[in-house]
Amino acid sequence: MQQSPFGETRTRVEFNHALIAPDGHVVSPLVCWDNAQAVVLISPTMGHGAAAPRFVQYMVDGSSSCETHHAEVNVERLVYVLEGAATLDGDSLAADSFAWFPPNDRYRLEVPESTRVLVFEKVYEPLSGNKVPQRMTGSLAASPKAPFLGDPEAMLATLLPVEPGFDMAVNVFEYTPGTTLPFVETHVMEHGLYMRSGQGVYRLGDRWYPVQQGDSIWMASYCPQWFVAMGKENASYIYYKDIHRPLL
Ligand code: UGY
Ligand code: MN
Repeated sequence: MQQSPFGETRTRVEFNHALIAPDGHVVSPLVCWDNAQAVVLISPTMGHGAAAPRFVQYMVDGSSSCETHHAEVNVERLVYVLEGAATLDGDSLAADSFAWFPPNDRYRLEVPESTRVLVFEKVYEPLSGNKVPQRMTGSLAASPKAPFLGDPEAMLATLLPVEPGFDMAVNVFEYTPGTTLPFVETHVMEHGLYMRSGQGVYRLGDRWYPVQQGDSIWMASYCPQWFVAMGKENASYIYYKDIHRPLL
């Protein structure tokens, strides 16, 4: 990683959003993981009062003995393989595939050397009249995809079923260069985002940030947000949002 000799970085942490560029990543040990090289990208400690994140987003670089068997109590987990291949109870989880684990599930997930996974976690909120869904695995290739608000240049893949048992959504957006989010969104859901490829400019609140592959973004509820893809290759990001739960 090339570092600025003048202490510069694109990283910003504001009250209702954050951009975390890879030049600032610091590895830390993680509970519920053995031998993980983990970087916690977004967590409740990042925010201020009501604008604190209500979820966690982290990245793990594997090693020969890196594994996890469960999340913390009552916490659901989505693991997405960014590079390499993980193993779940002996079965391969290839690049661009994922597993969603309901709260209090038990398994053996191994993340070997040269494998990088992205993880979203939150405390699962049961909804009366709805069962907690079963563990599911899937892949980006096999997930439903649709043009976003009718624009085929902005394709949206939905990894998890959109049904009330799920209180999180994880989607993958892919934009051709020059394509934008069609308007400045301002909404109750919060987001955690990881740039999978390409580059562009993200508007967060009243600032515009150049972003590229490897960057992470937190957007609090009601943080105005907009994106334009730039450069010569498609820009793609995976992102989390909270859905389907009572507001009061
Ligand atoms: O699902 C969303 O709210 C999405 N359109 N937001 C975003 O990409 N910043
Ligand atoms: Mn949004």
